[in-house]
Amino acid sequence: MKLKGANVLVTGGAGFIGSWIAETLADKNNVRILDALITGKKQNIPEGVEFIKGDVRNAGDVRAAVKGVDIVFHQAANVQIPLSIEDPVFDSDVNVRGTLNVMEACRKSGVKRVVYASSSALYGNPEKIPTPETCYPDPLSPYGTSKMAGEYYTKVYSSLYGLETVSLRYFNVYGPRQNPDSPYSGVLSIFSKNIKEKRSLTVFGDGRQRRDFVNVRDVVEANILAATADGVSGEAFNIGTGIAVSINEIISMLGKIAGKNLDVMYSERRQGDARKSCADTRKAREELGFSPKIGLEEGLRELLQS
Ligand code: UD2
Repeated sequence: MKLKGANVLVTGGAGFIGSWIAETLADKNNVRILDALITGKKQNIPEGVEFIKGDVRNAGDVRAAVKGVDIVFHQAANVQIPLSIEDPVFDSDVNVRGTLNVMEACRKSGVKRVVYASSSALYGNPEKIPTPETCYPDPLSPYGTSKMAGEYYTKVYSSLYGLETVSLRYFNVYGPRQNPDSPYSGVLSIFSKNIKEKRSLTVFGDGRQRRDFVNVRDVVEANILAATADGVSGEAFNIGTGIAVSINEIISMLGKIAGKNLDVMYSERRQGDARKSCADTRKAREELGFSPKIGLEEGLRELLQS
């Protein structure tokens, strides 16, 4: 399958990762976005892209959006783990039922392939680190559970109905346009905003928890590979770098780049927070040809300048 002249739908295309996918593909493909604009923003929608305001929780909205589409990048989701703990029903409505609505609409309208935004959160605190895809899923939050359910639905749609599906288990994605405005937003979006506004940083826990931070441009590349690779339907791939960095280490890197000591406060550890998360990247490298290109220091520098 080629990604040129294709009719593409990006659900959640006004959000962080979705808007990067839409922008990158808009050059050579016909791109449509479906977004409810709950956390997504109108200004993220790239020029020349068709926009449908609609919600994945509404089957009718999804059916209208998939008409005539060849490939779907399903990025619409609740991504906030603490919010999923506060409101697991909302999280499930968007992430499970929303995904099911997308899969049903795709099955019935002749979509060729769906690339699904899964998450490393389904591993919880895994036995093996770096974690291979074969590790037993054991989520710590409703979010990890809903992402796992969504992923398993995509797998079953591949085996039962022959709809091609590929799941990408994102590790901690960061980069420009990640929305910093909620206390539950991605840590790097919050830290870079606070540094620019000369405010202190808050660390939840001792700061020794580790994350595998992967740049959004590399995640776009992974999506394109997942949309075009042969022989991968029904499979799930870790999308990370294979390097885990602690929150304390991130703060010293940011301090170095900003050229000053940062004001840091420590607060209580978050519920449902994994201790260490790091991708085993072999399967994605071998089967998709994925290899992340943007180093963390380069990515952090860009974040502070954006
Ligand atoms: C991120 C994604 C989640 C999922 C997961 C996969 C977001 C918002 N969350 O969850 O959707 O894909 O990765 O692994 O994109 N922290 C602080 N101070 C802050 C904010 C966070 O110390 O101001 C800590 C937090 O407690 C955690 C770490 O930083 O230990 C990362 O937090 P996060 O919310 O960026 O991401 P995570 O791993 O919970």
